[in-house]
Amino acid sequence: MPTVQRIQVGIVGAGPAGLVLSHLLHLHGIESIVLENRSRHYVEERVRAGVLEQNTVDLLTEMGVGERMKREGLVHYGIELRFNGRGHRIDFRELTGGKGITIYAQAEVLKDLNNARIATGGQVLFEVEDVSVHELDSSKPKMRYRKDGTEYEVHCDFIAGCDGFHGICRPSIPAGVLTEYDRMYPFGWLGILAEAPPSSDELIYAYHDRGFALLSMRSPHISRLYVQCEPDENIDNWSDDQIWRELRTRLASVNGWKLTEGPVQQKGITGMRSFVVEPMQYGNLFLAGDSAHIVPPTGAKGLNLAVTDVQILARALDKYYAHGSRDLLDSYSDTCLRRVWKVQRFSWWMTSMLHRFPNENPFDHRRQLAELDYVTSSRAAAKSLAENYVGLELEW
Ligand code: RFL
Ligand code: PHB
Repeated sequence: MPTVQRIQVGIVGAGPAGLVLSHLLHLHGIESIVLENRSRHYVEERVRAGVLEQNTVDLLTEMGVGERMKREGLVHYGIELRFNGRGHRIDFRELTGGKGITIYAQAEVLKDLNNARIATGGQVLFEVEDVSVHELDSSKPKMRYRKDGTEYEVHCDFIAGCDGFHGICRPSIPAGVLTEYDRMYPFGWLGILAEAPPSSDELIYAYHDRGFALLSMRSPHISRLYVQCEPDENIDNWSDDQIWRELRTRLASVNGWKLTEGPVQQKGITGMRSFVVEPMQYGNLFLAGDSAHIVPPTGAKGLNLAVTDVQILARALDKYYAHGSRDLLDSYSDTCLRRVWKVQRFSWWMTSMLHRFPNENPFDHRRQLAELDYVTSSRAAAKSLAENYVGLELEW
């Protein structure tokens, strides 16, 4: 017989969605338990996102986990779009009435959240095995897991599926309930982390005949760089020298700008996909973050979208526990999806504008250049990019 535990909200996954939700609920006086199958070290060292929207920064600050981010994060008020060897700045501050983005690694956000959960007595269990969810359409859904050889069953009021794209929550919903919307892109990103001071104060998104390149950063000493590659690329086929050569070529500028290089600390390939399931809830299971939707990284939106989902969910749960009202829980999926689809559109648009497509013809190429010319010369077009990049207002 499994050991039985009781909790208000069960959360699967200790990524940004799961940890932000757990801490927000704690601040509302709602108890949760987070089940994570990886080790804390693995979760905190995984190299992933780096761009935080203003809304994400504001929320982390209000939650009391923003102190190190304020100290170490790099605040940017623009990005550069580079094409035909020339750079064009999109000035966020001027176009959005003062908003910007903060460069602060996802791994650092997770360290700050884990520390906050531990300091406040939160239950975040790492390296749990065989997590499963049951009786989702009942008023007492259950999670089962094994830890150090003991079987547990957790009786919850609600379960939050924050277990990412490959998690178990979404596949636990009965067949026929969800509709999937999916698009694969015919390329991937090869990303490196390099011990090299960033060669630009702001991010550079480059469109080049040989494909897309991105210059980003993690700190004044560490650069994060990406090049468009084949979707099934084998990282072993790329030497560090080859990667730097490709970056130098694609980021080259007519004004003699120079790319700073240094030892490569880490490299990997990321696939590119757009994916949404509707609805994002079934009975008392609520999907949040990558478990419900994936965006290609060109708009830097995945983490931010995960955070807004759980912001919406935490408010709905708070209303339920404070006033017994289910209305915000019932409208959770609709509220999230309205934003999700706008962010999907933006991420798809940035991706379509900046990459070379294998089946494109000369018309497509000219059209992409015209799009870049338009977005960097029309105030209306630049403003649209800027308001999406810094993050759309939360409408709830
Ligand atoms: P996560 O981060 O995938 O966390 C899910 C957690 O669930 C755990 N898990 C399980 N736990 C228990 N039992 C199971 N059966 C489980 N199955 C899975 C996993 O171990 C994991 O810890 O999902 P979440 O919380 O929804 O967060 C989503 C973000 O991580 C993701 O969208 C971003 O990283 C995407 N992304 C970016 N987003 C941005 O907002 N800005 C960016 O600049 C940005 N850059 C990126 C990115 C993603 C990238 N990659 C590698 C996909 C750059 C890259 C290269
Ligand atoms: C990153 O720094 O990892 C990064 C920045 C911008 C993106 C995607 C990833 O669009």
